[in-house]
Amino acid sequence: MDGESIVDDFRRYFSHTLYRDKLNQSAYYVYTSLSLSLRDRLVERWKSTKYAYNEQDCKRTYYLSLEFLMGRTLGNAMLNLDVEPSISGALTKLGLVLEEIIDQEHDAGLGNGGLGRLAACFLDSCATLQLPVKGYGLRYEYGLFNQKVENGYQVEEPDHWLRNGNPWEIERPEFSVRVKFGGKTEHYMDADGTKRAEWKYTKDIMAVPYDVPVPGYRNGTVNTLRLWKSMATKEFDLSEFNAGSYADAVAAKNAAEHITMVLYPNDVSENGKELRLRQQYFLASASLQDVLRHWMNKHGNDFSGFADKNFFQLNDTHPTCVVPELMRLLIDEHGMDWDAAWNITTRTVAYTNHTLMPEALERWSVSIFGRLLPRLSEIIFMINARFMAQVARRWPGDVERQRRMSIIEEGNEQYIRMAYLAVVASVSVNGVAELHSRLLTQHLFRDFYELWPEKFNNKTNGVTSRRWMVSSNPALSSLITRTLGDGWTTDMAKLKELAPYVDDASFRAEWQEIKQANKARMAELVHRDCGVVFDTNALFDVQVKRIHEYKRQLLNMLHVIHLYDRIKRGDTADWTPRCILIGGKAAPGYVMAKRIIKLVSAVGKVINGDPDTAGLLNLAFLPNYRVSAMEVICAGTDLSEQISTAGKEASGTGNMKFMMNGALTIGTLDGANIEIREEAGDENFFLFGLTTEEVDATRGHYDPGAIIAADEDLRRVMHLLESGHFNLFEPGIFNPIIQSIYSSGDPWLTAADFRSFVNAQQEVAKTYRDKERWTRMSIINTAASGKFSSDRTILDYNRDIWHLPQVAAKTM
Ligand code: 26V
Repeated sequence: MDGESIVDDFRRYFSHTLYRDKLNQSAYYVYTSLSLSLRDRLVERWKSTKYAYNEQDCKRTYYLSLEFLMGRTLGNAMLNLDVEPSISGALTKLGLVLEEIIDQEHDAGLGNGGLGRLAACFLDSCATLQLPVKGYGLRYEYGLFNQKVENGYQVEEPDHWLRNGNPWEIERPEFSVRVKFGGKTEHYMDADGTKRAEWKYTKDIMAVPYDVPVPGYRNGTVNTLRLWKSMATKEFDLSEFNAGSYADAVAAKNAAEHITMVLYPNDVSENGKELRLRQQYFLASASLQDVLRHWMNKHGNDFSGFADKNFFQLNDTHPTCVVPELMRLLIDEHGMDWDAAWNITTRTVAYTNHTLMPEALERWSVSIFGRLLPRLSEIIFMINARFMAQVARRWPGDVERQRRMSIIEEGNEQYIRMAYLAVVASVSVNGVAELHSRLLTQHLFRDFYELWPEKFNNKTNGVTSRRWMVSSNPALSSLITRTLGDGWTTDMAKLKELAPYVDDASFRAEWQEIKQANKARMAELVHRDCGVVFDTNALFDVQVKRIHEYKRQLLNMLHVIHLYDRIKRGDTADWTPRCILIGGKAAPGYVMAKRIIKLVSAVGKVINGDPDTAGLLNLAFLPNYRVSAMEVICAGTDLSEQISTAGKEASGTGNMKFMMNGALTIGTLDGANIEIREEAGDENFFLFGLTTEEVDATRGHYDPGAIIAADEDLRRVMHLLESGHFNLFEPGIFNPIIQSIYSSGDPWLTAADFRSFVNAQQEVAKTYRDKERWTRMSIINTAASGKFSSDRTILDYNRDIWHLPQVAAKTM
């Protein structure tokens, strides 16, 4: 494990395994070689972890997710193995700079945003807590698109992240499984006179697993993330190729391999697409077959103890095919009767909901579903028939309630409501922040909550301190470690002990100095990627997240335009210089979100180009926001913008990353903001906006026209927008945005929150001018952020839902 021997291996990989030399010193191969030599060190621990789990025959949880937004791996592996300083030293002797090597790695962008990154943080925490948890996902050939900005508009480019190979994955063809599609069901009587079903005439596709190591923090544990790749079957090759046209056969084979080609962006227009359903079933079936194979190796066809030793956590409804597929495998393939199979299913499945937004609630048309997965469709109808009988027993004669609660939505076309299927089968249903979990029981799942109150619970999200503090903010982390010792990285509650240091002037000075250095690093990124110069003495005001109307990047822009207007009219007494950064991807089909990106770019161009704003105000749009960008941004941010319409953001997790790095939050009472404010104290949080209740009460009599007319600042902002000041050469392009603000049907109530937002921003500006006060508040935010560690979240999942033992890896 010493730096010298790792670097010895690195040289052998570079010159022999990869056949590179001094004439061919491509930096990418330097990265690959170093990664391979680290992977070797992980492999030993990986095996001993597996042996320990097997020997103890412990219960395991499988975290099923269509998304794992892992980001980069090399830096994290070095951190967790505790080898970074020695490797860095040994590389320097070879004239190599570690940071440059780390920068070669392409982000693994196999997720859209919060939901996918949460899965990655959870895996990190499970390994660190030595919990036997395995992730199951898909090995997309293309991750979330790369975002370019051309003339202010988003342009998507494919993210072919595997182009140069991936040193972190290990192909395991020996564990491939077969997944069925299409065909039809035949029912028959078996020799014992039992009715049985057989799913026949299917088109099968192979699922080939690729394993990625998930190291715990300096504890010898390495867990597994298993990602499935789709491949044509062998007989598919033979029959199709012998049938005639060679080229058609190759094309057909290609189609079979399309399933795991690309990650779906979370785009309403992509909802309901058949290929997405293929992905979902492919993940569910391959993962279940893998788990059942492992079980049968030890227990044969005896499933009596299965539910005590296996658990499936569904990351949103995306993997809900697990429910009918587990039933099918147990009944059709393993000869179990319905009740025994249902007993196992309902004891081993739990569902996490991540959104209340109606357009994200998954429904599959029965006709598509039945054609692609006929046997599963039958099973879902049987589950529903039994469930409807249960509802009828509980509420006799209440037909309306049966209609409301049915897993099958009736109408011109029938749809399967995946969230209801997940709730009916799950032993636990949770939301991701207190408010969100409460809203679930009051609205979306109200009827189900009445029927099964004991199923519903909250698990407030968290993020891993290893990636989001230690690795992304080494200077701050080392100050904290010098102050408190190093226990805080695995027990973030300890950060509370920082609180008394707010009164220590030299501690505050160090805290400030570190923030300044981190701001310089962030300013470099902004300069490189946006071409805008950020002055590190200004307030760094940041909103980075997916672009969505409910997240209200538009409200942020109204404030920016208001500041610009104040400068233009000379109202700059006691001015706090600000640099505003907005970043995030819009779903490719989300026209309004793309227009908002154009607005940010256009306003930024005017502001940054106006000599009057010099030293007072800057605005930049950061292209291609991703995990590795956030690693720089979260450490350099002063003010975190969490400004969604109350009741719309399930939790948020960026808000937590900013808080632990000492940013202050300006935010609404939404998602986890509420808990952030509770922990930090009201006086250390900039609150504004309507509450969820007020938002609901406003519907029906919202009059933005009156609000605008009554508010001179907002009137002036609207006038600037309407005059075409920011789009002189593209007249009219912002009209739909302007109309949305004026619309009494605006679901996001942008105008309603303008005044209180501007007032809160004034308070921010005033506070920032008092450097010592701001620094105290910053320290308190970090000190209060312990709750938002994903270690705490995972311990909650384990205590209430999974009940896994902690198992130390065997030392070899
Ligand atoms: C929906 C769709 C629909 C079309 C096909 C692709 C696709 C992919 C994902 C989604 C749902 C996304 C839901 C989501 O990301 N929710 C976020 O979850 C975070 C983690 O719990 C939470 O912090 C955010 O507030 C929540 O918006």
